[in-house]
Amino acid sequence: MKLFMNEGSPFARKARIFAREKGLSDRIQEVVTAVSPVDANSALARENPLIKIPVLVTDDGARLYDSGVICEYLDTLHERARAFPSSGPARFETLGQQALCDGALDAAILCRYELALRPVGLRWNEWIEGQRLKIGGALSVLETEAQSWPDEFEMAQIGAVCVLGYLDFRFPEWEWRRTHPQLAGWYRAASIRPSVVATAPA
Ligand SMILES: N[C@@H](CCC(=O)N[C@@H](CS)C(=O)NCC(=O)O)C(=O)O
Repeated sequence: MKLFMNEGSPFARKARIFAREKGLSDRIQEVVTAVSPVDANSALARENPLIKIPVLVTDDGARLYDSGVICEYLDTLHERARAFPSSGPARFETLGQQALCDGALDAAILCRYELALRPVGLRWNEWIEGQRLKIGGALSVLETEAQSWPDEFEMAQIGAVCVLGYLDFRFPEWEWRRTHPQLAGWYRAASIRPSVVATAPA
């Protein structure tokens, strides 16, 4: 299988951590791929009409996106504990945890584009503040949930690592640890996991 990714992408990181946690990384070739919403990568457009990463090309030649679909597909390929329960309340709890972290990442990426790509004179502070409010809301939920997280590393924990790692990578000045001590303690311990170390943003 091929995974179109780059080392700065938190959504690609989600799939990359997942593959490592489930023992699948040997079966996946990572293809470093540049993306920009203002400079479309035409090769990537042939893999994903949304021109975003991650995209997984399966051994059967199917193109899978987005990161949630990729993780759920990978979950069908291993013999370890399933990350996505097939039905019932546990399934919707997992999907909800994933959606929370995806939403925080969408907001963080919009902030990044606003600050890094938009010409200075056109930047809209209220927009950035609006996105930061969403990220703060998600972090508050994670701060509470992290207190009772088990040692297992499933979608909630993978998502949280991707969010916190991206905030450290792109917005260290936001200092999320100051206001989220439980999460900070959990993240310190999680940061030494091999899957987390191997996929650190660059
Ligand atoms: N919902 C998608 C989001 C993917 C996404 O936003 N990827 C970013 C990189 S982290 C991207 O490719 N951006 C390029 C663009 O917006 O044109 C997922 O879960 O995979």
